[in-house]
Amino acid sequence: MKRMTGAEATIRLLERQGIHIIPGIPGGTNLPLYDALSHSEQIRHVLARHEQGAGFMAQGMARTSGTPQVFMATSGPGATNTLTALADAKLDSVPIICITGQVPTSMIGSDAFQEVDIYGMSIPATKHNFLVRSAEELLTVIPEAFRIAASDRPGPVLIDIPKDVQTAMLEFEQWPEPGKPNPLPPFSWDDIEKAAKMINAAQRPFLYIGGGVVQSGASELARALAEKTSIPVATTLMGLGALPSDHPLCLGMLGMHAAPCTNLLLEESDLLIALGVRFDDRATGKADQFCPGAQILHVDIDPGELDKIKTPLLGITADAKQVLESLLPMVEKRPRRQWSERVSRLRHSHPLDLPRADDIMAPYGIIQAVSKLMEDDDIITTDVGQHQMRTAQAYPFRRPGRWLTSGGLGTMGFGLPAAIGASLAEPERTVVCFSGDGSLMMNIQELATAAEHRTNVKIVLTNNNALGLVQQQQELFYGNRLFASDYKHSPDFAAIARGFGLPAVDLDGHPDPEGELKRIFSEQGPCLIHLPVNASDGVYPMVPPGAANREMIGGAEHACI
Ligand SMILES: Cc1ncc(C[n+]2csc(CCOP(=O)(O)OP(=O)(O)O)c2C)c(N)n1
Repeated sequence: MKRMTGAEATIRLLERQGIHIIPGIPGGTNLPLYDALSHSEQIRHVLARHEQGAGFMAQGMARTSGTPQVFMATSGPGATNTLTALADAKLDSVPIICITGQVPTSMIGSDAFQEVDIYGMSIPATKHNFLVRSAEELLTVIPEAFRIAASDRPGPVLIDIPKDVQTAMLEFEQWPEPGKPNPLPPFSWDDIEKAAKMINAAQRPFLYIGGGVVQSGASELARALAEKTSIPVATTLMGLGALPSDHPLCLGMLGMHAAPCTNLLLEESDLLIALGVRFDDRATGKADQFCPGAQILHVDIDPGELDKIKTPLLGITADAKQVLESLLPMVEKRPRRQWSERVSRLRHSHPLDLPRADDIMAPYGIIQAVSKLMEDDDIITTDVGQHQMRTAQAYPFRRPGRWLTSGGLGTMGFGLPAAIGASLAEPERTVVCFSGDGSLMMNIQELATAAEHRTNVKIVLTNNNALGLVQQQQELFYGNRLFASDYKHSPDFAAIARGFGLPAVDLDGHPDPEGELKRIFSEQGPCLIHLPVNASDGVYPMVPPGAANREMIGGAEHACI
């Protein structure tokens, strides 16, 4: 017979799930859990400076490892602070488990100190959530949370544990089995045959691949399919890295900030093979004008995604890797000469223009300079804004699962804590976080965590003293009326970083910026690299929100070619 408190059982169950690191912040209602955690020999706790930071650290670990990761918060404000990280994980399908303390069961509903209904609040922000009513329930709820977070389309789960449940004694005979993902859903051979026929018959097919391909480990197979059938590939923001960006069939990102040739060629396609994507508006532009002449073959693990935005001729609910494994032998090896020639002609005539890409002091140049100091397996995170879109456009991604960005929710403040999480998960790798001055300020307190744990995170801050992407929209779509999008006061970021205990360099006016960058990347540990950039430098092309992709501004002047 085993006898322990609910808190002790929770920590043992997390150990049995293979958890090694938990970021979080303690408070009154989760102190029993923290006390139990202090006795764990397996789990290291990382004390974040904000619960949102802890959530993004867990995301950094989960996005790099592909396995569910845990973070903790106390009730009330601690719990509400987790919501943005949970909502972010839901939109990007990231398996994280948030464990919150709750006021004792007998006080729930009494407006007790630091009581909020986080169960209710988190329903729309999570894949599933639990309010645990007894210590016994923990034995089923914890493995169940791991199963749900990792199964099918992964996502966040919240477990709210009242304080009396944590302190209650629990007796049981046997540990439950750790929660594992469900078996993958079956799919029909008929559908695979139909899909192969569609691909074999297509003259101008296009592969449109997203985060689902990266998550299912199908990147190699997607590449093999593209190579065998000579089909060009466009990726979503989340799918970057599925194919090396210098692969001859890789046309980079599609949609709002894509290369003009990518959006224009998609318009000409007669078959869109959509793998692990959700037809997000940033990718499709105006949905009813997206790929107007194309039949659609859509494969996704989430049946809710099929026919949500575009009606496919054939929709298959399945894991992308399994489908590709079955499909690959059935598609014909074809050179598709005419289509390939058309693709290379447009690539030539409508390439992506990256102004001053070889100038280290310019926004695109710094990204390319940094990329030369990174290995293929090193990790890149971003915040949200122009710097994020520039990184998506200019960074030469070579491997899947190394690119961590807030795609669906577009959360400023994601980059730094996600980078810390990635570095905690893979301390041997260099992690670079491309950030903007607006975004960095949103979780800047985590610089203290980066310094404390000496994570090998290099923060590349392109500082335009403005909310650059907002300003760009005001310039383009609001008659250049810039309002509430520039800062009247510029903090000294290098001094702030030093104050938090990080070394910092300012490339502005540096006699040898290349040499300095090289030195920073050759040394272990965190560092802030500050580069002032011009607020009026936009990110182009840009499809106006709500417009069709062919209406991109910048680079599409020859759309009739
Ligand atoms: C939490 C949050 N608040 C507001 C926004 C809206 N928003 C999108 S981009 C952006 C500006 C980002 O500025 P900065 O981080 O300095 O990056 P830059 O565009 O200048 O490179 C804002 C305010 C957001 N995405 N996230």
